[in-house]
Amino acid sequence: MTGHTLIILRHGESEWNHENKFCGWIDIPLSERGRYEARVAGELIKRNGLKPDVVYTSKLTRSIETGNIILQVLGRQWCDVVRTWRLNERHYGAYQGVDKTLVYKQLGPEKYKYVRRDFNGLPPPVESGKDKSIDERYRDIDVPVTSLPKTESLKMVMDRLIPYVRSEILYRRLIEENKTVLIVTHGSVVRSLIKYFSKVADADISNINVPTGVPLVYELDEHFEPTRDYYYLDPDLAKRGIEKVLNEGKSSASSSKPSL
Ligand code: DG2
Repeated sequence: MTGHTLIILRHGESEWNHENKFCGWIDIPLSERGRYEARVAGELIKRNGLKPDVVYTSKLTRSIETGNIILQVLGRQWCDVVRTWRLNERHYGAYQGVDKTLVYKQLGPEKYKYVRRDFNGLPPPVESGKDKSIDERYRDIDVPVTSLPKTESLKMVMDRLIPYVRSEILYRRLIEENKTVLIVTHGSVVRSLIKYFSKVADADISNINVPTGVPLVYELDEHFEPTRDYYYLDPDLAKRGIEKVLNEGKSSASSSKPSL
């Protein structure tokens, strides 16, 4: 493999993914299935001979747990780990904690898809002072806590994410330090990274869904251009996971365990 390697994944299934509720910035742990998915993700990374040198996670437990399990499977718990709010999931505003099926019924299929997947789709904001998802973990970050979002579109996620990814991960880790980087993050952040690296048009990003716990790989040149399009380490598993995410809200089904 030539150039720089970036491994990206959405955390394993969380308890609220399992219960069909919007999570956003609410700190919900992995479900049992999610821990299993994280182990499978670690095995896939190992089996493909990939060796991350440094790991980035969000400030949320589901991404932190997934990263820890992967490092354990890889026998690389000594790796440097950075946790940043900039890799947090899209803030889902007043929908955080609400059942997706209820929102689907309330909005109807088109508006539901717009709010959930359009580049500019924006959930109603959480009321000022009532955001239970903001706590002491954000005390010493690089922006005032009062400026943290109360809701976000995908565009807003990209505005707070991409400058950080360029300077901290691409220039510093990939170019200056020549490291292999693993990013363990969330559905909307993975969609943002795919939009950025693969130059997906605003109108097309709504068709991209991201499965839980399946690593994808970008091989980049020195200008951060992909030398080929991204690929999932297990395309069949990814396909099944994408299908499941696509249907969330329309039904509350949970499928069987992934197999290696
Ligand atoms: C999900 C994404 O994010 O939900 O916030 O509920 O990756 O942290 O599980 P994640 C959430 P959808 O946008 O797919 O509905």
